[in-house]
Amino acid sequence: MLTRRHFLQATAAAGAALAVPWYWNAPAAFAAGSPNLTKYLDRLPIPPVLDLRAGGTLRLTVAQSTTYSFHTQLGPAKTWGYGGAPYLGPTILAQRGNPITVNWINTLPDNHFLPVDFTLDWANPLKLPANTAPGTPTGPIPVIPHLHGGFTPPQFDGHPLAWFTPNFQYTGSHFSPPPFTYPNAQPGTTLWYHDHAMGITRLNVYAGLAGFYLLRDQDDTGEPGTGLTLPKGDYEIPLVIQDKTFNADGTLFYPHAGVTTTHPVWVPEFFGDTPVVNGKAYPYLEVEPRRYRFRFLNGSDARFYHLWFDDGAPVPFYQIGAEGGFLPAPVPVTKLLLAPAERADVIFDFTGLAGQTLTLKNNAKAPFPGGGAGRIPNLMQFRVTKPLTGKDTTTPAAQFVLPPFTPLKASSATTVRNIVLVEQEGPNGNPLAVQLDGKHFADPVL
Ligand SMILES: [Cu+2]
Repeated sequence: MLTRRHFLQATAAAGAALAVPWYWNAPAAFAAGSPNLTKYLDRLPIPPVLDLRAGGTLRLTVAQSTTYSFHTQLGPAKTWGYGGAPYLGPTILAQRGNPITVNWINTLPDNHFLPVDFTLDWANPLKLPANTAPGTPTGPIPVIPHLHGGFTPPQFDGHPLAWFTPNFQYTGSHFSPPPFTYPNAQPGTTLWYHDHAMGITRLNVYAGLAGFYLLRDQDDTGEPGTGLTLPKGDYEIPLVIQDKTFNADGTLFYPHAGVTTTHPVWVPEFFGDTPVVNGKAYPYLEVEPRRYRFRFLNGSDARFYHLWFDDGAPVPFYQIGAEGGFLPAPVPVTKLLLAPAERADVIFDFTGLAGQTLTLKNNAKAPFPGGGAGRIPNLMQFRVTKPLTGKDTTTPAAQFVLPPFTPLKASSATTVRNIVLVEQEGPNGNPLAVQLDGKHFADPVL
């Protein structure tokens, strides 16, 4: 149900000329209407770390909470989390070469609290018809965790049709029972895990089903005196950025109608009006005047971020890694572009900035790159208020000698395929479908 505070704007960029690409004209679902929040009231939460660097087995439940608040001025919301967290999940710390096994347990109550679009090809355990109205009770909720960026065997990889409801009462066509083993046979990097259930991934991640998975290796050891000397412990901080829209009472809003003229129910892309970092809206972090390592993750459904640390002007920093591990060399940057699900490994130096306050800012348009939906210009604050506890012995980012980068060798391939990825749009520029070589989801690969 739409409350009076909510409205959905079908926006179009003004002044778009004929020569500009189609996406300048694409209407977007911008869900506005969140309560006005005082910025930088809440401390940035840091997810707890589960250290499995030695390998081992983990049990992670997926559960609903009704007590979590996204901001001091917001009431409690229904949210989902992993491993006892009300929202998001613990950071899993793993070591290259040491496999870990996770037993995923679905303990969600019946009925999705966000509006499921029954016209989509979704998990639909009760096989409710496609003309079922959004918001109709769904019955048991399917989940399937996926380790994003992991080199994972197919039966453990979180295929959208490998979903399962509590006690495996209903399961998808590609179901293979947990526990799932993650080999960790790849370079150290920033991975993340999130739900991936068919047709409701956007809702399940929006509800909170996401967490960091940091993979160490011989260069990125996290231990003093070994490998690269990177900031660690309190100075290595994961930051997952998401956009939400809140109802007046603090609960999560997700649109289900009126977004496009293409279809009465479809919401091709969602853009919220309020930034949430590690589960809090407009948080702040107190830091020491020293180097920090930030693991950025864009955990939003559709929004890109073009980020910078601002103290009146963008402050330069270094990017040292991305999805697949370290970059070949540290790259001095002032801004960072992050698409949904993308990660960036960053060193920011607060040395000499004692007493200052910096804001994490964003100027990406939505839909990226030229859309006219609502922007989110300010995300969070860094306050350099903590005294320096001991000398900063980490290597300045500019001096890092990062491990050699091994490019993929085309010469070692036996078959080379050209694959065309196409986003089809409706008459108004709404994205309707994404196809590889014109194939639908269930078509055979070849
Ligand atoms: Cu993913």
